[in-house]
Amino acid sequence: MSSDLFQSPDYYQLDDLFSEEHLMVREATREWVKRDVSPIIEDHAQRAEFPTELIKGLAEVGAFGPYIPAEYGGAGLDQISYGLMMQEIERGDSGVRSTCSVQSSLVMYPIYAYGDEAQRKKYLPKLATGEWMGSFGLTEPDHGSNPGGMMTHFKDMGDHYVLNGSKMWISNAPFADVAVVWAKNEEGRIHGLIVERGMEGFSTPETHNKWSLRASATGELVFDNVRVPKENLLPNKSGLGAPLGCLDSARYGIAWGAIGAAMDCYDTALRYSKERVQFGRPIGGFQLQQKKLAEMITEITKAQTLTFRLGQLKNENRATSAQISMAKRNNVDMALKICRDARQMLGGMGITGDYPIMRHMMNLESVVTYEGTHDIHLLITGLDVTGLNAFK
Ligand code: TGC
Ligand code: FAD
Repeated sequence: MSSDLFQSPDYYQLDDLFSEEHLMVREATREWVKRDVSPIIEDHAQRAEFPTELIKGLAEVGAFGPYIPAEYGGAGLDQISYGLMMQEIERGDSGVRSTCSVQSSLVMYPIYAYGDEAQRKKYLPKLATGEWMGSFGLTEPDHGSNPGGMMTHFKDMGDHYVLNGSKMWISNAPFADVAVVWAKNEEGRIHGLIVERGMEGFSTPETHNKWSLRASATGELVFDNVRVPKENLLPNKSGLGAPLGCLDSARYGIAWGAIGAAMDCYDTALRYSKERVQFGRPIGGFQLQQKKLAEMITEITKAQTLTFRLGQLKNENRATSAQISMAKRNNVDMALKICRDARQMLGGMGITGDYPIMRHMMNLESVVTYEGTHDIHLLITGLDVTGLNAFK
């Protein structure tokens, strides 16, 4: 892999709006990505292997629980710092950012927000250091966009619960030590349970043959009469709103992350367009290539502005779920389109692993589907502005 020459675009001088802490967090994460992620990621993606050697570094930059309070091992940062971290990590690879999103927003967050003090103390510090890795089980084979229909269920046996069912498409599942699993009780109410690797009847088969997120491990969670201690139920929130509340936080991080992937493709295409000569001049001098670059930087700048404002609202606890949906949907779509144009600008070289574009593009085909598909987020916006539900 050639060396990482990434230069971040900032067309509207948005750096002026960030605090010193934001810029420090961004620089530290960016440097770590250049040093530790860029040199190895293409090879891992080609081999379809999650880079476990990155776990320690991710923990050290604070990417596991950036906004979880320091007393539980988190970095205690604000939502904009969290977003900038996700941007920089996804600039490296969406699969690595996925691992952070799951660990922080889908495992640490529910334990912090819905768990009791004993659960927080037991799990959060080890998840923050990466000693334990987590997964989040919501999606089932027959219930993806409609998680409220889930079939996974648990029964109260007096001194413990018995859990049955299965989840699929679960990031980190094949290697995670703990899983936050959403299941219905005998009354049909959804609760979160912490399931630990090694519990009898719990298995995590890996999903192979993905063309997307190849550097992220995906698998199933299978529960065959798993005996779950009662103290592993998250006591402080139940109902579908509990897992959806976690998704708000992860979707917010993805909105920032997608900007990172888009910036990497733009930066790569811009550099290439100045170096690649055809018909006696750099291709960047041709109007058709300039149109692509001009539209890319325009879209990146719009996404940066939208997302910064969302970060401010999130810091003030004023961001709505629908606002987060809009940013996730817009930014991932924007990034995918930029990847496709950037890929074309590199001609044949664009399909090789010598450049990051094709990997980003393939990764984003998952990102546009997980955490709510492109169309589901459109319907969330539609519902928000009309008050009329078009889901069912
Ligand atoms: P609905 O009746 O609208 O709502 C049920 C309850 O949930 C509340 N709620 C939310 N709460 C917090 N945050 C949100 N975003 C919320 N959206 C809804 C709602 O107020 C209600 O509360 P209550 O107290 O009245 O009961 O539910 P619905 O069944 O009609 O579904 C709505 C819909 C379709 C929007 C929702 O189900 C949805 O978002 N579907 C998409 C599913 C999804 O995003 N799955 C993601 C799985 S995890 C994943 O993909 C991880 S990828 C990880 C990685 O690698 O990064
Ligand atoms: P479906 O829900 O079957 O949707 C199929 C199509 O129908 C989509 O285009 C959708 O937009 C459309 N559609 C559905 N309902 C409607 C409607 N009402 N109106 C109009 N169109 C509709 N899940 C987890 O729980 N944890 C994870 O860690 C996780 N990681 C993932 C990692 C990867 C790589 C992938 C690909 C997925 C992951 N997921 C995870 C699952 C992901 O959240 C689901 O794939 C996603 O929510 C969509 O569900 P589905 O695949 O079942 O598609």
